[in-house]
Order: sequence, then C-alpha cells, then structure tokens
Amino acid sequence: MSNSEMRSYIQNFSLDNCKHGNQGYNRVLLQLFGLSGHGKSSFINSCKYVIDDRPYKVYAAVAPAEERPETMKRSSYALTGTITLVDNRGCVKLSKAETGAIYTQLGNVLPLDTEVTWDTGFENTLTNILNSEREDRSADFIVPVFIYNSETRMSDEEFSELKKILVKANEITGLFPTVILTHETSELLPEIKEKFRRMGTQNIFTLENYSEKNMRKTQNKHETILKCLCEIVKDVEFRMEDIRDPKEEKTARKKILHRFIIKREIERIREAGAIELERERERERARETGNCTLS
Ligand SMILES: Nc1nc2c(ncn2[C@@H]2O[C@H](COP(=O)(O)OP(=O)(O)OP(=O)(O)O)[C@@H](O)[C@H]2O)c(=O)[nH]1
Ligand SMILES: [Mg+2]
Repeated sequence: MSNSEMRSYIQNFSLDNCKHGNQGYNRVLLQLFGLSGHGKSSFINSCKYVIDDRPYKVYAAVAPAEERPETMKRSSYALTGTITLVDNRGCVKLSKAETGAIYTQLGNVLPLDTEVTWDTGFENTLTNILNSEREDRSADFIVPVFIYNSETRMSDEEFSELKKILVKANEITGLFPTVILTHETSELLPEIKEKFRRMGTQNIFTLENYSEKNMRKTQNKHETILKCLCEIVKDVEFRMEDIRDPKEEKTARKKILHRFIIKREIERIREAGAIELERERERERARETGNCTLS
C-alpha cells in the first residue's frame, strides 16, 4: 500500500464495518505506556502529523529533556473518528511497586483526562477499581502499545521485570503489546530489538519521532508510522472477527486487577512480617549476649 492508501485505510476504519459489526465497542483506544521520557507524547504528535497531513503541531506536551517527567495526566487525543491515542503517565523505573499503577491505567479503570496520582498502595488501587464502576468504559477496544527509547540500556533483571509487565498487559487486554522503539539511530537498537523479540513481541517498530526541532517530513518516517498504525488496525479487524462481549471483557480485566493487587498486598505483608521477625530475633540475640556478658 502507498502512504496515501495506508492513511485512508486508517482514517476510514470503523468498528461498525467489522465482520460482526461493532459488537458494542465504539472506540479503539491505543494505550501508550512505558518509562518516562521514552517518547510517548512525541509519538502522539508524530501520529497526528502523519494522519492529519497538516503542519506539525504539538498536541501532547513533550518534555524539554528526557530526564524530567512531563505527562502527569492520562490524556486522550482523537486520531480518527474511531481511534483515540491515550498518553498514560510514564513511570520513572520499572519496579514491582510501579506495576500496579501501570496495570490500572492499562485496564482503563482510571478516568481519562484527569491527573494520575502514582498510587502504589493497596487501598488506593482498590478504590480506583471500585470508582470505575461509576463510568462505563466497557465500549473501548483496548490496544496496548509499549514505547521504549532504544538508547536505554537495561540489565537482564530489568528486562525480565519488563517481560512480566508485557505478559500481564497481554492478560489484561487480550493483546500482546505492540512495541515501538524510538531513537532509531541508537547503536543499541539491534540488541534491544532482539531482547524484545525473545520476550515474545511480534509487532516491533523502530522509528525516529517528529518533533518541533525535527519536523521536516520524510517519506521513510511517514511510512514507518503509517505501517505501524495499519498493523494495529489490521489486528483489531482480525480480533473483531470473533464474537466478543465488551462488558464481560471489562469484568475480566477487573478480576485480573483485583487478583493482582491482593497478591501484591499479601507479598507486602509477608515481607513486612519477615523484617519484623528478623528484628525481633536480633533483639533476642542482643539480650542473650547482654545476659552472657553479665554472668
Ligand atoms: N532523538 C529523538 N528524541 C526523541 C524521540 N522521541 C522523543 N524524543 C525526545 O525525548 C524527550 C522526551 O519525549 P516525550 O515524548 O516527552 O516522552 P514521554 O514518554 O511522553 O515522557 P513522560 O511524559 O515524562 O512520560 C523529548 O525531549 C523528545 O524530543 C526520538 O525518536 N528521537
Ligand atoms: Mg509525555
């Protein structure tokens, strides 16, 4: 397909025209997630630039530098009548404590277009899940998209933590995340790409985002972004060939989140208990040593 054919395929995609109609979905949400400063907001601006075919404009605020977290809200940006991009709040590092917050954003239980407080506690996460009952967001077809800056080196341990997150994202949304590697000129790119492949990622795209400083259109950049969006749309069309129930999917997502936060809370209590037990033993040893010295 040429660039203009890809653009009209994406623009004209409608859930109503899928094999069994829209089945109760009215929107495709591309849920962008990843570490802070890796290019989520820049990717949104790049997509808008390519699809709208208008002069470059900053829709999602981009950090002046990679070190400073910029996006604090879950903001949504309509790309077409059917597709909306969601700029989730990025996390500073991939740690156990952050994953609950990542999953509640991905599971779409946090409201859109409001500030995200980085809640890692049991009660807050549970409250978020319960509060989401008030709004019916079951009509969203969720597509997870993980953004990673290929200039960032990660240890094997961090990659294995990341793998767990991608697998859980698959469990929550029913789709293994599409991975977008930004900063495609990075020397580390081949190595990083291979690591994502080994994790089981099938859709990997490497690209250089457009920006205010670098907005000159290039055929190659346009083509890569269009190909990436086309693949995502094709995948949605393919999934919509099955009979689905958005309400049931929403309940299933919540069950996964519930199970996750309860398991995490049990782990936390166990760890806290083990620390306390160790302290008690130390106090006992100190008392015994004290007694021995006296006698
Ligand atoms: N060279 C290069 N710079 C990029 C690319 N993508 C993003 N950047 C730069 O990286 C910085 C961070 O980009 P953002 O798009 O704000 O990153 P983010 O993931 O939205 O960050 P948070 O909002 O903090 O979570 C900005 O200075 C961008 O200009 C890319 O593909 N290549
Ligand atoms: Mg951002």
